Amino acid sequence: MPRKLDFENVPSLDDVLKTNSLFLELVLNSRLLCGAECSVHVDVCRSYAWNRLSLRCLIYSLKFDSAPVSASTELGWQHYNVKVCPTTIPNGAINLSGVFTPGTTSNATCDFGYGTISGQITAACNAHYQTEVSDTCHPLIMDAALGRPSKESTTIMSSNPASVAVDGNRDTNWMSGSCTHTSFGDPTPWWRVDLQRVLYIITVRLLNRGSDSTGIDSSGRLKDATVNTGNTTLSITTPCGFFAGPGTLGQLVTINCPPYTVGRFVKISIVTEFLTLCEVDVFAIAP
Ligand SMILES: [Ca+2]
Repeated sequence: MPRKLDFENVPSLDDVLKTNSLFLELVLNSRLLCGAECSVHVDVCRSYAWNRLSLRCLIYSLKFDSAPVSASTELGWQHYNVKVCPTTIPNGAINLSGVFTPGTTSNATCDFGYGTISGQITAACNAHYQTEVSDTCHPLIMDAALGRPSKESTTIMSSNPASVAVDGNRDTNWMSGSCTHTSFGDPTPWWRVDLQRVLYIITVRLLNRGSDSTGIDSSGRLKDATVNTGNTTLSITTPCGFFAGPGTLGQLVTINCPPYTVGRFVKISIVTEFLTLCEVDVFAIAP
């Protein structure tokens, strides 16, 4: 059975839109029958017009623009849009191709630069034509790690300390001095950053070492990397994610933490060889 649609009267419409979106034309004895025909074509119909003099019923695939248009004064026409819930949410959009009518639910996506703590948003159209959302699109702090205090288990060269992984320089050439590198004989290399406040950690990105002017490809060293978070240096044990690798030259590895991951510190650990990181980005949401 087709879903029953509700309609709202609109005073006029754009004749260009009428021409471009006409889906079906019929002759029907009443305006209600014309609306019922729109409901039959629920996946297409977004508006209809019915003429009380000629009894013409026109079904359109776009909704009417209610801006006054002088050409719409033709005698006898009545114009109706399918009544829907708002299809935008604050700082986000609903992923729905069909019509957003009461009882309909849809996933939604936050705009670039925004994110959710729960990891997803469901939007529902209620009986009052209001859009209800299960979560909020919060502003993402996209530079949560930039310039923050950092530390690593060992450092191979004092010219490339832990801090160059959060220096904002995304050069992946080791010789540029923008990549960290743990030292020889380190059995459990790690690197960590102190965000200096407890945040919801949404995403951690690792920028891997790229083509070096030394001619050496060391990109495969980034493998079996564990990303954890925690509130103190002694308890960085909350799992965010894992990158099996091996990494490729200059690869930007994106690790999305589970919903509700909280922490002040972010730590990256591997179990073999050297840990080399050219930049670490932390996307976070303030509590
Ligand atoms: Ca860097």
